[in-house]
Amino acid sequence: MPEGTYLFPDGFLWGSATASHQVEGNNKNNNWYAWETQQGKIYQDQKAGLACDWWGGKWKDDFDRASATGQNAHRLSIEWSRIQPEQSRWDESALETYRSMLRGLIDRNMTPMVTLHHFTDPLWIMEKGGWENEEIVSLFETYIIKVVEALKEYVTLWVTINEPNVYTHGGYLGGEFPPGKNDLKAAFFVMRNMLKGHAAAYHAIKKIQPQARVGLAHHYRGFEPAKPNFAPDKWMASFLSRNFNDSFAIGAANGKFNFAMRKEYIPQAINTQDFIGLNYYTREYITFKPFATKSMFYQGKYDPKSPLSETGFIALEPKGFYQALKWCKAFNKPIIITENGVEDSKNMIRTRYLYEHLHQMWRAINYTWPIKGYFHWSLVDNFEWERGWSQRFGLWGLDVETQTRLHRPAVDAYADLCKTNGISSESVKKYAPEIFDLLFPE
Ligand code: IFM
Repeated sequence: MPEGTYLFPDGFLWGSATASHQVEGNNKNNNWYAWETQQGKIYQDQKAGLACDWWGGKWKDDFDRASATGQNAHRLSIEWSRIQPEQSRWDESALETYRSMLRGLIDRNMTPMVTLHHFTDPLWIMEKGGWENEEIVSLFETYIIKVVEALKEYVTLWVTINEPNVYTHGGYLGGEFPPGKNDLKAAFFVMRNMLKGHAAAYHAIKKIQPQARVGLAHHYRGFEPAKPNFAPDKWMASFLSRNFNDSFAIGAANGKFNFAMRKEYIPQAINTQDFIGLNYYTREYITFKPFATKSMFYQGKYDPKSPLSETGFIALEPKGFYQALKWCKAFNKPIIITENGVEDSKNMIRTRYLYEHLHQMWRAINYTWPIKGYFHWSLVDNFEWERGWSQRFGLWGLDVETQTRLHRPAVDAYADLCKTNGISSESVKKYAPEIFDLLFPE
């Protein structure tokens, strides 16, 4: 049996990622809280509730666990509705709580990465039309300035907005996110205002902190033609990829925003990413369906040969991760994996998913692609939006009732990866023997 270690570069960031509404608990002043109180919006009408009780202080034990298992970084997000509960009121004590959390990371020798917008908006913002209303751009900028001034002592790595494409598709096309609309025109304006908001945030942060590294967390989903040589499938897959994957990222590169068959030139967005943040989970295969008006003329399916996650939400497609990294590389910027993971309460697939994806990342690094860090989604099970608590992405499990953390097998595999700064044959043999030959062939 071959023995060896696929090593990662020195100084590589190994962490996990979380988001305010999903872990803090008791967020009662944002659009998701309001959404959760409506019947039929969330799986079994579940609620974020206390979530992982970070606002009550449980972040300390979770950070202890992360640090003890070799993680040297953590990505968390700031809840706008806590910092600015009303347009005319700032909550300094909320900022102080975030300062404690960030100090907590620094004290544990962990690099903080801070996301400034992760799906949730204050209720007062939604009353003004949310991201449909261009006024949000300057309101967002004001919030950014307030937060960055308060946290700059601890943070230089910033994500302005998490997954603007998912936010827009969920809220304005699919309807599963608040405000539950299905309106192509509104979707265009939401994305376009998010791009303007991102650009304003980028420039504001760089003004306050010139050494900051600022980017976005892009959700990249692989779209492959179901029949690789059939032109309509190829065209549809590439159309979906251009709209879902490319539009925002290209807008933030050259200012040319092109989404939902509309275009706008946004010059202030040119070159507003110091790194490309990538959230990758899976890829799907697309069939063109000329008569499927309701599903936008296509059907997407997972490869029947790819193992599925517990609820079938994610297919194991590590080569799609490699493709996603290739997509990132084209922007000629450092790359940080801001999210990657799988829902799996029964530990059927997570360890394998982890190794296979990190092996693809290692391959890419060996082609000298500038990948600087990896944040696993997630540190601990947390509230999964419209899917409620039905999906468990944590390295650690969570008993929501008792707040007890559950040590999952992937914790040890990830700890070994972080501490070795590599994928060793020993660890694969120990934690995922079923894929040993795949990763270490003779
Ligand atoms: O939980 C989410 C996260 O908030 C954004 N990216 C995908 C994750 C898994 O669904």
